[in-house]
Amino acid sequence: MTGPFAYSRGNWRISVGVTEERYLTRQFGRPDRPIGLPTKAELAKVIADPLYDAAPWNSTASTRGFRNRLEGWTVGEAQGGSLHNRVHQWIGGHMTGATSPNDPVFWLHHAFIDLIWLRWQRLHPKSGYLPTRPLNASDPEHGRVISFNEPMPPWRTKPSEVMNLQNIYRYEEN
Ligand SMILES: [Cu+2]
Repeated sequence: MTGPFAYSRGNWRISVGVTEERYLTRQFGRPDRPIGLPTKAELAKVIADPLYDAAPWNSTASTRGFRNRLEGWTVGEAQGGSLHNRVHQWIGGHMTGATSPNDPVFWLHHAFIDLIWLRWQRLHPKSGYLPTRPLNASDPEHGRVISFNEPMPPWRTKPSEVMNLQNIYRYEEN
């Protein structure tokens, strides 16, 4: 209702959404079921995990590894979800669903998630992306979990081709 993205200012009309609303919605802190943003200490703990991911490679089933601690659905539920999910929940409104890229803060959030990935890579140079090999055809995650050298649908890019973010863009850290 206020601020630079307020509908009344006419600068931020939502044209792709799942409802008829044409205005950006947010609900900071989720007042009906209050949650907090991730803390520095929680972030440090997640980055310290040297394991990238673990079988069964499923964000709703695997309970170990950096990927799940950062973005999965099995850890940190008591606090409102994994670090990545909790930021979406804390902002609320559009940020909680598939239309979250409508909110400018989505792009700040995900640029920071990429920075966390870079920091994790630097901290654990001997660790790497997992799984390294394609899953067996009989694996329930076959076709859904992409291994190191498989293209990521609907694109042709493979995880192995984007390991070094510094080839694409760089962060200025001080
Ligand atoms: Cu996200």
